[in-house]
Amino acid sequence: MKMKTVLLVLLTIAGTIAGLQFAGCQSIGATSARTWAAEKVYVAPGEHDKYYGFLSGGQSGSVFVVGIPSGRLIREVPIFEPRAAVGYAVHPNDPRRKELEATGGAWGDTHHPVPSETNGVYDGKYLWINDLANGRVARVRLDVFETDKIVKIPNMQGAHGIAALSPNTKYIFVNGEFEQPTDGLVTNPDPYTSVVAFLDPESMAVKFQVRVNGNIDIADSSKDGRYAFSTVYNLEQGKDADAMFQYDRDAVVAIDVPAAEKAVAEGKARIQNGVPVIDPKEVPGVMTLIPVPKNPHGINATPDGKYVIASGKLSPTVTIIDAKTLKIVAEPEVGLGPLHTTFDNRGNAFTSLFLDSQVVKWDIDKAIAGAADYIVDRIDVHYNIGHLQAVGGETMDPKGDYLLALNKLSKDQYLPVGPELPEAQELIDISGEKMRMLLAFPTPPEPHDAVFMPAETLRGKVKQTFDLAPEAIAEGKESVMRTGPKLVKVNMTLIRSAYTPHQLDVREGDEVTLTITNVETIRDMTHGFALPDHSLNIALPPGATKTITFTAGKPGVYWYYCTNFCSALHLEMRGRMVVHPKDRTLTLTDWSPAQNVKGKAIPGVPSTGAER
Ligand SMILES: [Cu+2]
Repeated sequence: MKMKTVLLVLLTIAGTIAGLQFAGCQSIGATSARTWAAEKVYVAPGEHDKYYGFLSGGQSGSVFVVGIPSGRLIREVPIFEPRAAVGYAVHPNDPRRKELEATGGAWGDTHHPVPSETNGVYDGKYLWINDLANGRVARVRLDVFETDKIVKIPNMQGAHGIAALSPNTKYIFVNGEFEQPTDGLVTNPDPYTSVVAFLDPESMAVKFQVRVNGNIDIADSSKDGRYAFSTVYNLEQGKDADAMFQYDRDAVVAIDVPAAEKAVAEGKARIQNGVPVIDPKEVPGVMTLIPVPKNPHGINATPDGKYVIASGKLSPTVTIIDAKTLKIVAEPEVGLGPLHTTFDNRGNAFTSLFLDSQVVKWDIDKAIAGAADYIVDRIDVHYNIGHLQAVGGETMDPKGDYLLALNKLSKDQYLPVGPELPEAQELIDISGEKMRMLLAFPTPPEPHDAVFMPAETLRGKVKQTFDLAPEAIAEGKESVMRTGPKLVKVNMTLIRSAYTPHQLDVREGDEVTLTITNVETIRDMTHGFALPDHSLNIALPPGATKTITFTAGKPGVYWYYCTNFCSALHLEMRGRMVVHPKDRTLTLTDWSPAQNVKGKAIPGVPSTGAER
């Protein structure tokens, strides 16, 4: 046996003995507990995590992608935030940025990532997320991890809870949390209302809305696609916090989706801002109100589709509702400040307790049967947990291995970085009877929610390079053309480590339309195009094309340069934009005479074509 093999065998034996000791011994030594936990989350350099974790970025307007179980940050996908490095360009004329501005502003507040489902499990095609602040929903394509669509939801303020209608994502539905005058007019004396909006997952068109009294909070679907469930607080319809928790019971609303579709088909909805809006008071059977205590928050369907569970928030209980009959079957106490519930594959629920700073594990069947021992375990988290999510807990295929606690406060957990601290995410092992803390990792403020997707689901789906767009510039087809008295069209390519063309001659005030393609065919070979003093920064992953129109500034020499380190000649990857005085007649330059395309002579313009 070679020395390496002997070592491996010895290590395996030692590991087995340590494992047996750990499993068999109730009072585990601190060292072996740490070693065991470290072993559970250690992913060696070069190895891959088992799961992708998608954590909403909160006020950053993005999604954080982390590996689970390591907690390593793999990617941040900017969604409601025009960051050049990933998908957007820093310039007011970037089409993607314009879409962002047009739908509500270049910032957002993301809360709930929602993957597309087929047959009740994540299929790895899309991820949707809400922007609470500006009433929007965005879609991320998971083959490229970039935002591809953003829509503003009419008749809605505060797009909060969002879910896919199981099992095959017939709709994405999103809840309006901030109640509004029904017709949008402040002179309307009627109580304010909100809407649940149903979007087509492909076109993202809002197909219909259902009107609800009160503030519509978190959403989940029944597993059979029949009901869209939402928690609703403030049935009091109060306008300040004190007035909002007077009632002992608020509600879960169950929207019967086929009944709502029928109502729209029969013309029973009113068109408001282009969208059919159903008022359940006028169309009985569309919505069922289920009274639950008290200012409820989370709503979560069990993986087997039998129940939905509403968390009481201001009541120490959760309410278990039969997902077919909509009857309440039990209301067990779980602890203080229950917010959200997730599930393993052995009939257990895990509920986050904001006030107790705990996760409580409880047996669903025992709780329904009224057994005294339905609480299985509790574990402290640090601190004030909001959402929690077990791997697959929102699907019909929960894995029962890891659970992430998304804590609102980290207090003493990390090196202080000023008055505001990072958020603390804690990974908990849920594979045994007792929960065990494995790992904590900080993130920027602030993830609200997370979902986990097996790496297998995305393997083979994630692209190596972008598909070339119809407007992509091919190598050899680069050009600079004057297309009008003040108009210049530049077709540019990038490849290690040069810009073609490497020189642009323009005049002050020219409108330059730059179409730029990264013609690399190798994954990860991203190049940038940053142009000093023109507020222009583009990052182009391999295969990507971007078109931006900008105005040439004051006369001078401006070096455009690559912002992504790409080769030993990265620093030399530069080009020169020479901005000439307005009245200057331009002559040929020397960037690549063979590839020059002559522009048409334009009468009255001091220069005729060939300005490269
Ligand atoms: Cu480069």
